[in-house]
Amino acid sequence: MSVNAKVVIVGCGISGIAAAQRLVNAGFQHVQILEATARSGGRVKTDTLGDNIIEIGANWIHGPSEENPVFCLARQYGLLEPDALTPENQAMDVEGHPPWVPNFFSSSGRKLNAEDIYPAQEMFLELMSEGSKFESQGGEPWACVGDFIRSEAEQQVAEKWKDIDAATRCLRLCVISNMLKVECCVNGAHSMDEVGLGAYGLYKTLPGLDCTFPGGYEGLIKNLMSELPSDLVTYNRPVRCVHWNNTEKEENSVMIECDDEKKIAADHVIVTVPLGYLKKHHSTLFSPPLPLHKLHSVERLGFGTNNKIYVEFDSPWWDADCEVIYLVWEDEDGMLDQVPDVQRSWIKKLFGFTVLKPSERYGHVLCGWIAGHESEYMETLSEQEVTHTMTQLIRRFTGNPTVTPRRVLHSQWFHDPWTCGSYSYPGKGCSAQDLENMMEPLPTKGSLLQPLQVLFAGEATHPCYYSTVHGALLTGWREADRLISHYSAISTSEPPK
Ligand code: 6YU
Repeated sequence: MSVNAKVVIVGCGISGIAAAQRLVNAGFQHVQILEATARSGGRVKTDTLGDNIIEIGANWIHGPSEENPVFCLARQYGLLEPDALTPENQAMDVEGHPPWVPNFFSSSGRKLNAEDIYPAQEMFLELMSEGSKFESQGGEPWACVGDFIRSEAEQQVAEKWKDIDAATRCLRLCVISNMLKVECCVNGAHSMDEVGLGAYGLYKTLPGLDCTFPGGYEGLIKNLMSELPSDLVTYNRPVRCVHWNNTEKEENSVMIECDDEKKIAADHVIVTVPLGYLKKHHSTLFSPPLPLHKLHSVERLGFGTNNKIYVEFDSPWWDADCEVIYLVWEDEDGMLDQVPDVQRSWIKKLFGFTVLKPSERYGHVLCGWIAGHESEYMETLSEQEVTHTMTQLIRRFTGNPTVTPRRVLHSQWFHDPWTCGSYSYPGKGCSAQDLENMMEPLPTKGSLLQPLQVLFAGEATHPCYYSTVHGALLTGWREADRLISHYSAISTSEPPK
């Protein structure tokens, strides 16, 4: 098939790249990507800390197994380590909770005994699993995941832990606060009070134990880009407005207006901008504006911030087999995931660290995780301020007043003008219909106007793999396939010449 229709893709993240790859391979002759920044990859972004490769954005392949297209491509390009390729690794089904070896430290500088913590962790994970069932049942008892966890945990604590001494019970409640902060990072939400309980179970996991890219996630982007024509992407070309429903009888139905005043006519545009950007700019990005039902879904879906703070040390203060470090504040027995005074105590939102492995490759590097408004505030501080606060925090939790980071580096996703946060989650009152609305092309069904003028891809448009790289990639393929089917239907219905 050779198709002459002109397709413009807005955004050169994984979804835009995937859409372009599929269209070009299907014979579309006029595909162009307009990218606001000077690089491809969007939220897949690799950097260095000293000599170490680190990920500023996406970290893992979630569920690396046959059904995951990111895993299949990474394997094809030879980007993974042998461990990740084994059938055993692919078969591990951990439902999004990798069985990492933990270390727990408390705010009084004690290393906590993991056995004392497990009952709290176990209860929390069971409740999270319960919480994800309302998607199929309906009639959820609470609007948000946070309220559900708190009310159920209060009941269980009163019943199951009634004979336990007050200090242990209090510590376990503090652990639950810590686990809520972990979930804020996983979901990319300010608080679990903002994550809708009814739609929480929409997210689906794939089998496979999460793995990383030893040479960096951007290797995937580079390999995909190398298969596309080199002039396909125009960088530093932000799109200001997509004019659709062109009533002036011009040849093309869409006109894309760029920040530099350049105007590009097209038959179809695939918009892949992040939901955070869409929330902020939808009123100027589309003319005419988005239909109301689509707009309401843009507003209802959540898009928060999850940032990383990398910290390098000369020597480790954690166990040799430790994979994750949890910092438990002993004054947080309220099962809350928000700090009362963001400016003074933003650092309390950091749940802890994942350990970069193996140490032979990375040395002693930790990745700290912090979500929410506290994380957004952190972005406004200088590198020195963040380093100072981080140093104080680690000295306090280890009880070692001399431990000093060698280097610190953090991400800034909220203030990235083309992302405006990290990734999406189902907000309160959300349902599967919101994700359906997100992916619905314009004009909507039933219209007599030229169909498929504006199509929507990007992680926030996937019905169950939102917030992931594989989800985003699949949406790019989905929208390309929509156009491919459209043109195959036209070519088969045309009478032979
Ligand atoms: C994953 C992971 N991961 C950590 C952090 C982040 C993300 N994700 P893009 O934004 O890439 O592209 C859009 C482009 O558009 C971009 O280049 C812009 O510059 C451009 N643009 C914008 N406006 C424009 C304009 N006007 N004109 C022109 N161009 C414009 N995913 O699989 N594994 O470990 C993580 C993580 C800190 C920030 C992640 C992870 C998310 C992915 O990075 C993300 O989905 C995709 O890269 C998005 O691609 P895209 O093409 O859609 O947009 C149980 C349960 C709960 C549910 N959630 C659990 C899932 C866990 C998710 N975890 C993520 C965790 C981490 C750590």
